[in-house]
Amino acid sequence: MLIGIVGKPSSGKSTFLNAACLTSSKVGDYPFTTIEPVPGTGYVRIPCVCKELGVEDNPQNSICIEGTRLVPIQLLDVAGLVPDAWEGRGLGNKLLDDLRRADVLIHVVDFSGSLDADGNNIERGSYDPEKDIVFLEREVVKWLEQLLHKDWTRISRTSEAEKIPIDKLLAEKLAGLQIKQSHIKKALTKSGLNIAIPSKWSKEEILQFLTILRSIAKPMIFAANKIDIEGSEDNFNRLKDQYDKDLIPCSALAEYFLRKFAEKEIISYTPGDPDFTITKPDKLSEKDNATLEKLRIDILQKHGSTGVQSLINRAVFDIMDVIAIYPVEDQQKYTDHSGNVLPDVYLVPRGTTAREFAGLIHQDLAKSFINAILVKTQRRIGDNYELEDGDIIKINAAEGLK
Ligand SMILES: Nc1nc2c(ncn2[C@@H]2O[C@H](COP(=O)(O)OP(=O)(O)OP(=O)(O)O)[C@@H](O)[C@H]2O)c(=O)[nH]1
Ligand SMILES: [Mg+2]
Repeated sequence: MLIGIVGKPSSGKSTFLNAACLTSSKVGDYPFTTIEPVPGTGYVRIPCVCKELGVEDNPQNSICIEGTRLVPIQLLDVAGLVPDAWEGRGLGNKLLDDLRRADVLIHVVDFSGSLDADGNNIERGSYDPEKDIVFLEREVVKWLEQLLHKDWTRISRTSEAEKIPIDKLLAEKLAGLQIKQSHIKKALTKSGLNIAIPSKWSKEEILQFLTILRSIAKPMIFAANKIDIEGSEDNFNRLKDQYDKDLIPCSALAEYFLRKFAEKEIISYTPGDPDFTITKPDKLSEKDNATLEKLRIDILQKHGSTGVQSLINRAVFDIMDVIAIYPVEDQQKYTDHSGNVLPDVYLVPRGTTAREFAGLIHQDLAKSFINAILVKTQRRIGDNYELEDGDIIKINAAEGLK
């Protein structure tokens, strides 16, 4: 699973990545600081089952801080998008191509209104951030339209002449973009188009279908970034009802500060926490101390967090509808074969069955699957059981085939 970080130049994408992943993607006060996409590993945050079970764990594929599990997730910081990028403006559609692998997008928007549509500095408050939300969606849709355009006549005619469902042909065409046939089917139903005659669809109808497809296959949530700058909150308050839970106040810069101080163990802070404690006050300069205290009051106390962790969690759990599963080998001690307690957490789509889950651990395990135990209740389950969030599972497989 991959989260793409998108937005116009200088909106704060690299700062967001660096805060979330402690990477060192170059940050600059000028457009197109980032050119090549920069990957990073961030974390989703969940309450760990170790608390519920009252055990001390030894995580292997994730981190547990006092009962909070941090599970790795891949992020990708791409170059800034400007209006008409799909036609080659700015860095053009190469960066749209960088988004092919993304399952969900976090759109980092400068909510202080201090940048024009191309990311150039202008007077604070003189640009409406909602314009970015509108133009960036259009860019992604136009990119899809362009990708489809050159093959559309052939695809639509083949579908009609050879009676091959249009969703099947479209899925083949869009396979490299993480767009699945189920996404296409859903979008076609929603758009109400007559699937028997795709060659008769107008340009507007195709665009409308692609707009729906984009919202399903590349869902997007919005970081109301730079919320620490004066004026940002007014913009946020104006737009929050309209975008509801998909718009989250954010200060990527504040999160970056907190992570850096936490890394040096000067403060104690778990990403997403509503507060921090200073553990080594003697290591803090007066200036840094003042910055941290300001941040505590203006951001953490006012908004509950810096927003970075909330955005990642919302993208993964609410938008992608993923659940967390803990596999173990010993159902009494909750350990793996080396004795690590609650070693791993897997993030899997809701609806994943016990056998499918076995296959994610190891292909052979799906083949040799006999049954599984839900460790919390010691209940035996069959291959078709749909796992639930927080399940701890022990898989029983045929000997010799494991
Ligand atoms: N005040 C404030 N400044 C921020 C925040 N996030 C980023 N910035 C600043 O905004 C400027 C641009 O940040 P970048 O992270 O380089 O922006 P970008 O979106 O990656 O830009 P490009 O790579 O050019 O597309 C830098 O000066 C950052 O310090 C924030 O939350 N608050
Ligand atoms: Mg950048």
